[in-house]
Amino acid sequence: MAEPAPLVLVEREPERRIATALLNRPDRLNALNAELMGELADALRSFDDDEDVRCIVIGGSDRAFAAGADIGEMATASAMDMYAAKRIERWDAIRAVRTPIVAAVSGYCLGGGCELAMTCDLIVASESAVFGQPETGLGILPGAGATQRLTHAVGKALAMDVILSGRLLSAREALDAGLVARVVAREAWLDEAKRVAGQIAAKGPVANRLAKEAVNRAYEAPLSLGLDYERRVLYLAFASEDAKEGLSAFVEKRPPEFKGR
Ligand code: DAK
Repeated sequence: MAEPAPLVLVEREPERRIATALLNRPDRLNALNAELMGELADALRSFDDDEDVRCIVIGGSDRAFAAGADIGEMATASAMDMYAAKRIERWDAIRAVRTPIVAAVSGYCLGGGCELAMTCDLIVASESAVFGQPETGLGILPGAGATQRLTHAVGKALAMDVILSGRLLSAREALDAGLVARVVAREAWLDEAKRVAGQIAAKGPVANRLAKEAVNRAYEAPLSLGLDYERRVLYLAFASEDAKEGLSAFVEKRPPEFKGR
């Protein structure tokens, strides 16, 4: 019997030092069921452990990044099923990835799909992308970060509108509101996201990981603690071989060769 198709398609590009995970459940608009989330978490862990992967891209298809968590699966789940450690672990595994992650978003990016995109470090969106948190229409509410991350990204007024009324945001609106980093031509979403990932991957990998940590700290700490944290991770970056290489390479007028140490 033929093997079932993987729910996440994985690709590594050693020349650009990037790796891509594409959600692959097209008949369900990439709805995030337990199996897909498990495969995604495994793929991300393996990329994160690979020294040669310096930036990760997560994408979907032209039609949908992901239309949310799997509603059929949730319809039969008890509160305790939803609370199950494994379900939460898969989301936490994504949050724990230290390598920078670019979300490549085309089409529907709704509910848990939008939360997945927001868990990534930056979003590159096709002109066709549509963002929303329709959970309250199902009698539930966001459970993987939207009440916090969307509010930080776009402010209270718009976050309340999106979460309470089900308002959908176009790619341009999401860009203007600060949810999205770049909007690109409809057909170029994946190529452009990979190009941005390649640019990130060319920088000092230790510095990038520490910078990701420090920017994320801005969500959690008051300014004074955040500034202090930033200074401390900068000292740590200074202790890396990469910093010596990057600084010397500039002085010696040659491209740096980062080793990730
Ligand atoms: N789940 C399951 N199936 C889905 C789906 C979803 N979220 N979204 C779409 N599909 C399925 C449709 O049922 C349809 O299946 P068939 O009828 O062909 O069998 C197929 O995908 C194609 O969809 P449509 O025929 O509906 O396509 P349209 O172009 O007409 O409409 C649409 C596209 C995106 C507007 C529509 O499909 C839609 O409204 N989808 C549901 C969007 C939604 O409400 N999403 C939020 C789900 S709630 C948690 C973490 C996260 C969450 C919860 C807990 N924990 C850590 C505990 C997250 C919750 C959510 O995301």
